[in-house]
Amino acid sequence: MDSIIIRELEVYAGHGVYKEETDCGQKFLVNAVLNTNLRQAGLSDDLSCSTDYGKVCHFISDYLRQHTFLLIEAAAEHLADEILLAFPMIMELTLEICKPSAPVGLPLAYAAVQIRRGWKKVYLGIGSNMGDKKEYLEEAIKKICAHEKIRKVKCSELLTTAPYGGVEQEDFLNGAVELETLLTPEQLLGFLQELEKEAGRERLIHWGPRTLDLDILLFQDYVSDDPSLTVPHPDMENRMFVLEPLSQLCPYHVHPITGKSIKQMLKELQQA
Ligand code: A4P
Ligand code: MG
Repeated sequence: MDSIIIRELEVYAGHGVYKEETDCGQKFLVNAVLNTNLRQAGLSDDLSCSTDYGKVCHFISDYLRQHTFLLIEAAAEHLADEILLAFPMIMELTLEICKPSAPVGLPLAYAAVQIRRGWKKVYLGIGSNMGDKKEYLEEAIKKICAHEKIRKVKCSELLTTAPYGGVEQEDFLNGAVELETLLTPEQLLGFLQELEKEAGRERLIHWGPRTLDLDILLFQDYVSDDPSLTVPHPDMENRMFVLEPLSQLCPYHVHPITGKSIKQMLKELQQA
């Protein structure tokens, strides 16, 4: 991807573990690589098609002067999210905060942290088979849209599906949701579990009836086999109620382990 580069932006601010650092302040140098598509701005010669690096520089300077952190790790973490929220065309950034006068008692050019953060594309499976199923799903989608670190939410059609997994229960209403988020996979799972709780979800029977079930199906190309968060969802290729709505949103999205597209997985399941 193309990038806009900011090198050695000087900011006088008060971050540090020692009292003198927060009281007196010191010079910081900021480097940033902002990943964004520059083609349109290049072709049109129009600044509104790009991200104004002058505005980004002032944003960084203002933010670092108006906030105080003990650690440059924390300054970088918070600043990265704020830049990504304020400048929506930036998909990902590498941010480096350097401290040339770090009080280490030895001569050094600087001590620095460097982090890479960005918007991640995520697909969720959503389902309900108790009470007003449509209302539970629509309410959850509304709350997902309202989260400040989630954007570009798209929902598939909601489909009535027969229960899968051998537990005798009511039909489900299922759908899939596409979104972009700055949350980590664990933070997103925590947020989805809060929404399930708010919908009165009780975990009584495994695979049993539920007011609201929100599963992370795919999280960009992230892979995890941790039982508390397994991504991609381990059983997705066997579930018509997952693949059908998902194929409406991203038929050519490729599973990061098997290399199969959603469309191919759906076709194979239909033929099984
Ligand atoms: N967990 C691990 N990975 C994930 C992930 N990728 N997304 C953990 C979400 N959660 C994940 O889930 C149990 C634990 O899974 C969580 O604590 C989380 O840390 P749960 O929602 O408490 O329990 P569950 O839903 O009963 O189990 P499970 O295995 O998540 O069931 P599924 O996969 O959600 O399937 N038939 C139709 N037609 N439509 C359905 O929607 N759903 C199920 C439940 C069964 N049959 C269905 C449907
Ligand atoms: Mg679940």
